[in-house]
Amino acid sequence: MNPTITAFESSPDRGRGLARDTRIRWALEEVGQPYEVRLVSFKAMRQAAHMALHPFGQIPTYEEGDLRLFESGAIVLHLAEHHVGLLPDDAHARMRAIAWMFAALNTVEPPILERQNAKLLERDKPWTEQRMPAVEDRIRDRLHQLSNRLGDAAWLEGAFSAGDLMMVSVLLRLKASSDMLDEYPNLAAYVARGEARPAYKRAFDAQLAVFTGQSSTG
Ligand code: GTB
Repeated sequence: MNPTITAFESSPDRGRGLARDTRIRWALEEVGQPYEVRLVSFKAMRQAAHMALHPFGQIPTYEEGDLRLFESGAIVLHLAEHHVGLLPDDAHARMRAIAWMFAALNTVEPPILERQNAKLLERDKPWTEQRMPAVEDRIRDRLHQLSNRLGDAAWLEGAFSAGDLMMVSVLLRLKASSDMLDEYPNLAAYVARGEARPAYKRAFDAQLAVFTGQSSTG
């Protein structure tokens, strides 16, 4: 039986691939694992059946046999651990790829989300405009450091890994709402390389199909 993930029945991003089911779809596509999608409404996300799966009433979730998972990082790690293609075999290289997953989620994504929240939730507050340069500088600090580390390499640690999948996913969120990424051409090219992967394209198309009403499964 194929695993089942949850996704927004009606994504606020209107199919732009910014909700976190996209990264799960991408990982599933990279490893060639077919999957089912259960679409959930905002109301259903707060009801007992979904809250039993996700303690914070969010998407994505992942069900596979007796296993129930939430948190996109945990789900991608699970997929990467149990399939070939997203983590290297060498133990140290494997841990470094996992470290990049954590870096994406714990170090790079937070300042990007801070800006997103300021723009979406606090835009009418008198202090938002004054605060924005500092918020954006915190993002630039991370982009600058990441850009230096990536250098001319195609991926963060040798071959494409779950670390790149997560980092590109996080940077795509920034790309959707700002030109900041273009200040770092190697990062812009890195994200473009991720988007050009056939598995990413299939994942993107599958989530877009939910919005356009064409299909709901991957
Ligand atoms: N840390 C968790 C993870 O990585 O899985 C975060 C999960 C999360 O934030 N889920 C969001 C959610 O369910 C959807 S992805 N939100 C509903 C709620 O909390 O009630 C975040 C998201 C939402 C919308 C857009 N957008 O419209 O562009 C982009 C990203």
